[in-house]
Amino acid sequence: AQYNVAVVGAMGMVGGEMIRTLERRNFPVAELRPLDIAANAGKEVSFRGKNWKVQEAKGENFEGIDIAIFSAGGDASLELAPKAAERGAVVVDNSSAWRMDPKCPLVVPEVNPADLKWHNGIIANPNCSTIQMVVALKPLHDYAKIKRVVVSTYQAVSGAGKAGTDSLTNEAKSYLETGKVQTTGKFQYQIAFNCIPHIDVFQEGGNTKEENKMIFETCKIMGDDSIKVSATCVRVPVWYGHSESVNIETERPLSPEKARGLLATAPGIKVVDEPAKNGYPMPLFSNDEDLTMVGRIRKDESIANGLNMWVVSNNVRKGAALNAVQVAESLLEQNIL
Ligand code: 11C
Repeated sequence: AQYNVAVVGAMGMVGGEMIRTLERRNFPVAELRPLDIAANAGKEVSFRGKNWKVQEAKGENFEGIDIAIFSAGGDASLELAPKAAERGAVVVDNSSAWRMDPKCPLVVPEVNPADLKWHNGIIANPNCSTIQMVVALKPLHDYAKIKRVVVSTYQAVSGAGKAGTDSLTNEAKSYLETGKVQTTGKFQYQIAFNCIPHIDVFQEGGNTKEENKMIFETCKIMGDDSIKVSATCVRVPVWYGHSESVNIETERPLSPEKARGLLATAPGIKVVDEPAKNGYPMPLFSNDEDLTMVGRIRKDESIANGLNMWVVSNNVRKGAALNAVQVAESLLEQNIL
C-alpha cells in the first residue's frame, strides 16, 4: 500500500530533513503534500527526483491525507493538528504542544512502540535531547531499574533552527573578519566561543522549559513515573549534534561491561567506547549518523550503583525528523494507521 503524506513546515530545517528521510528510507508515499505558511505557497520541494508544490498549511489542505508529519512550531500544531486529525489523517507532531496531553502517546519507537496502539489521531514526537537519552536509558532500565538520572546537555545551535546555525556562523565570521563578535540576537548572548545555560524559557522553581521537558517526557516515554531526573541544558557553539553527560543510579548492580553489552545489542545505538584509541562519541561524528552513540561508559564510584556515560546524537535526524518518520513506519508495521 502507498500513503498520502503531508509534511507541515516543509520549508523549515526539520521539514526539509523529514522529506529527505522519507525518501532515504523509501517510505511508501503515493502523494507528498508539502505544507507551509501562505508566503511559501507555490514554492517547490524536490522528492524522488520530482518537484512538489508547497501549499498553504490550512484545514482543507489535509483532505485525503493519511499521515501528516508536523514541524511547524507549537502554535501551528495546536491549531492545525486537530483539523488534520478530523479529516482522517494521523498526525505525528514534532512540537512540544501535545507531548504531555494524556490523550496523545509520546513515542520513541525503540522504547515504547506499543503506546502507538492507543493513539487518537495525534502522536507527539519528543524533544531532541530527551529522545537520545531514553534510547540509551531503556536497555539499562530494563535490566537494572534506573532510580535517578543526572544529565547535563551540550546542545547544538541547530536545535534553534536555521536562525541558530546562522547565528553561530555569522558571529564566528565577524570575529575572524573584524576581531569583534557581532551578535545576532537569536540567542540571549553571543554563542560563538561561549556556552549558554539557558534553552527555552525559565519556569517556576528555576528550571528552564527544556530541562522540564527532559524530566517529564522521560517518565512518560519510559512508562515509569518513579524515575527521578535532574537536568541542566546548555547551548554550545556546535552546529549539529547534541551531547549529554548522563549519570544514572540503578536499583540493581550494573557493571560498565554489562552496560556496554546491553547497549551494543539495543536498537538504534552504536557503542563508541575505546578510550585507549581515543574512541568516544562526538557531535563531529553525528552528521551522517542515524544511530545514537554511547561511550565513556564507566562506574560512578561515588555511589553504590552508579554509572556514567556520554551520549551523542544527530538532533535534526534522531532528535526530530528521523524519529517522526520511524513513528510513521511503526504505525504501518503495527497496522494501526
Ligand atoms: C533545542 N531541544 O535544542 C530544542 C529544540 O521542544 O521541540 C526542540 C524544542 C522542542 O533548542
